[in-house]
Formats: sequence, C-alpha cells, structure tokens
Amino acid sequence: MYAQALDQKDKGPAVIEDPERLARFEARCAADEKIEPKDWMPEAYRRTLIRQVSQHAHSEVIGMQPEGNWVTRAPSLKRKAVLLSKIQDEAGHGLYLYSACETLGVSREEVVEALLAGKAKYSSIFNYPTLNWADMGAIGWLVDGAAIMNQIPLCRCSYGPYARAMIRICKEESFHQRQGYEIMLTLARGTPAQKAMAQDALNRWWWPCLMMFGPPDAVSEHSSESMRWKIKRFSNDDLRQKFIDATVPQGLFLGLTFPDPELKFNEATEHWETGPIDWSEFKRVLAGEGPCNRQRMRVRRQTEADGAWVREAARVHAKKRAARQALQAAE
Ligand code: BYC
Repeated sequence: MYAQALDQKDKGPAVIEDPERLARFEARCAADEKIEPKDWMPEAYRRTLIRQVSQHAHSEVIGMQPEGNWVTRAPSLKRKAVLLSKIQDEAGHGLYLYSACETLGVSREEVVEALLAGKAKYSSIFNYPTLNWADMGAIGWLVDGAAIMNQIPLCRCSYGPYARAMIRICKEESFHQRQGYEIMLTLARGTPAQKAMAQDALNRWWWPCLMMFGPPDAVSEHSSESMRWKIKRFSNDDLRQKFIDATVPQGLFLGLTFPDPELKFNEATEHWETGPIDWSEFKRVLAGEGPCNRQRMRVRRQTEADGAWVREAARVHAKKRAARQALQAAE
C-alpha cells in the first residue's frame, strides 16, 4: 500500500512522434539549446521531466518532516531559528519545482494526487528517522551535500524552467550544507558525549546518502535517455563518486570515522573507494519498507487534509477578486 510508484512509469500510452520534428528536437538537445514550455517536445521527454521534477518537488516537501521533528527540541533559540528558516526554504523549493512542473502541462493537484496515491516516489533518504540533534547536522552536511552534488548539474538541464528553478535552489542548499557542517563541527569539538552523537549520526546517514544518487549506472533505467536529452549531465555513479571524494576529507577533518572498514584512498586514481553498497536496502525503502515510509505518508496525507479549507478559501477569494475586477473593467 505504501510502495512508492512501483506501477507508475513515465510510459503511458505509446506516442509515435513525427520523425522530422523528433530529429530537430534531438539536434537542439545535442547543441545544448534550452527547451522552453511552448517549444515542441516529444511526449517521452515531457513525461520524463514530469516524473523527475514532480518527484523532486515531493522530496523537498516530505524532506521537511525529519527536520520538523527537531524544531521544538533545538538546543538554543539561534539553532531553532536557523532550523525553521531551513525548513521554510525546503517548502519554497517544493513550490518552485511544482511551478516548473506545471509548465509541462500537468496541474499541481494531479502530481500531488500521484504522491498521495502512492504512485509517485520521493527521495529514499527521507524514510530514515532523525534520532538525535546531531542528525540535523548530518542532514545539512550529508543530505544537502549530496543534493547539491546532484543539483548543480541540473542548473544546466535542457528544460529551461527546471534549470532556472535549480539555480535559486542551489544557492540556498549550499547555505544549508554549511550550517549542517557547522553543527557537526561544534559537536565534534564538544564533550565526548556530543562527539559520540555526531559519530552516531554519521554512522546512520552515510550509506543512505550514497543511495540518494540512485541505482548503479548499469541498472539505471532512465539514465541513457536522460543524458542524451541533457536532463542529466552526469551518471548516478559519477555523481556518487564526486560526493564521496568531496565528503570523506570533510569527515576526517571532523575527527570522525566512516562506517566502512573498506574505505580507502586509491593513489593511482586519486579517488576514495568504498565497500559495496547494500542495494537490497535501497530496494526495500523504495518498496515502502524503510523505517519511516508509513509515517511520512501518513503525515503528508493528514497535512493535505488539514489544509483543504485553506485551499478552498483561497479559491473562493480568487474567484471573488476576479469577479470584482471583471466588474470594474466593464464600468
Ligand atoms: N530515492 O533510472 P534511475 C533535497 C528511482 S531533496 C527514490 O537512475 P533517474 C532535500 C527513480 O526515480 C533531493 N527513488 O532514475 C530536501 C526511478 O524510478 P521511477 C531530491 C529513486 O530519474 C529537504 C528508479 O529509481 N533530489 O535535496 O534517471 C531537505 C530508477 O532510477 C532514487 C532530486 O529529486 C532515490 N534516491 O535518476 C534536505 C533530484 N534514486 O521514477 C534536502 C532530481 C532513483 O521510474 N532527480 N530512484 O519510478 C534526479 O536527479 C534523478 O531523478 C535521480 C534518479 C538521480 C534521483
């Protein structure tokens, strides 16, 4: 019941495209031109973008839950204010992305409905619990760090509205990443108990963060098409490796240990190498069996129901305003 989108793909009924238009479109992508909402695009490109952008929006919104858990328990007023602002930023990211999605001819209601019906995914990472305050540091440092690594190339994505939304989002994410690292640094330099909290958070978030980049290239079903269309600029494995190379030295600087006895620096390739990722865990989380899948969807559905009166009031207000404006224009 809580499985994430096992039955929803960007397939839909097959569409036979006009070969000439298709060839022109592929040439535009190859030439790095931006595709805008009113331009012709193949149905498969449109569906891929609706899938990715809406799932990205859902991730931002569901991603507010694990951090929301700590607003009332932040250790100081300053930390509470920063955390609240960060969570509000995530809501804003969701809004930019839902708007970008609407330019593809799908309504926000439709994509939200797909999420609530369990047909659309959101990032696997938000199905893990936030058990101690250091998790707020680890989310900023690692989760936002991974998100930035994936999202910077999306600023150059071929679809204009998505690329432009990502530019603004990335600026805010980089601030989020730094505030998370600063929490980790404070804890790592604090009392032994605080350092142990930071270590515990790293132990629990490291492997799930590596899974955020998606399945290995060899089994990534959408990658080759998305890369040809310049939606994705780097493969899942390439981005994962960039993240590992950037993050391991940061963790070592904190004086923390990564939960991977096989982690080592390869002098020849100048890359950090990890032990094998447990992809069966990733599959379980995507199938709805992560530690918090049920809770996340329950809260999201409840929030949607609780907000129904606000949306209704906004609709009635907009209708009254439009009627008033029409009356004034007619006078
Ligand atoms: N979790 O063929 P693949 C944030 C799915 S929010 C769940 O490689 P693709 C933040 C994938 O959707 C960060 N599902 O797919 C917010 C596909 O299934 P469907 C969110 C995953 O699309 C608050 C299947 O596996 N970022 O930053 O080429 C606080 C096969 O995968 C995951 C984005 O959404 C996963 N981790 O590549 C803090 C970025 N990975 O759709 C932080 C935009 C894969 O066929 N998205 N799947 O049912 C992307 O860049 C790409 O969609 C992905 C996957 C790299 C994630």
